[in-house]
Amino acid sequence: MSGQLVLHEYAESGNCYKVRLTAALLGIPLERREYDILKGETRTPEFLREVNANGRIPVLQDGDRFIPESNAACYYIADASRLVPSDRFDHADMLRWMFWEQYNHEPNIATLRFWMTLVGVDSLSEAQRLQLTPKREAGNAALKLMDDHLAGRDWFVGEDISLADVCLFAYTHVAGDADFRLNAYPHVVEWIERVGKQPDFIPLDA
Ligand SMILES: N[C@@H](CCC(=O)N[C@@H](CS)C(=O)NCC(=O)O)C(=O)O
Repeated sequence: MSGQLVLHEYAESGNCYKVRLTAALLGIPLERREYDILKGETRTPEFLREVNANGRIPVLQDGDRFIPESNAACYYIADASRLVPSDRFDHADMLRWMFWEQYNHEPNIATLRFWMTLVGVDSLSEAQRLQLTPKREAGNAALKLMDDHLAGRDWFVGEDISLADVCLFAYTHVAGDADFRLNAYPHVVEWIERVGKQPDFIPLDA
């Protein structure tokens, strides 16, 4: 990393929080730049041209280079740190959980949280309404898979916390915002407490 890192973000977003949490756990300072996604501030011609042509945050900036995609940004910060296993299999397994988070977890749990807490159920389109039940079922399936995996183990990969835990923690610990009943997943609840006890942990609203 070449210098001061800048996080282009919307603070309420779990995707942005996971980048802040990664940096905090490793004692790496981040400068924060806030955009109101509800007002389309990541869709302006300037943002699309200069920060992310995909029109989304988080984006991590290092000098004059920009890294969109939350899990890629976490990886950039944490590469070669204690949050990235050196064992080749564990390293790939960590990436497996990070890809799984983006495909099976975030599109269901994070999207429902966004719709229910920030957009408001009454303001959803018909197409979004039709997605409420399938996303809830898929979100619960993701939580069940996590709960089964965590039975008898403390962390997703190996014997210690890794980026897999950080990236999955971001939206799991606030799944209750979208009316997911976390108490139905006791191993997940214990794991959430474990992550929260990490030295230098920061909460989402810090
Ligand atoms: N896969 C991306 C998802 C990014 C994303 O969906 N960001 C949302 C907020 S969490 C956003 O920028 N929404 C504003 C928009 O789409 O205009 C990541 O992990 O960074």
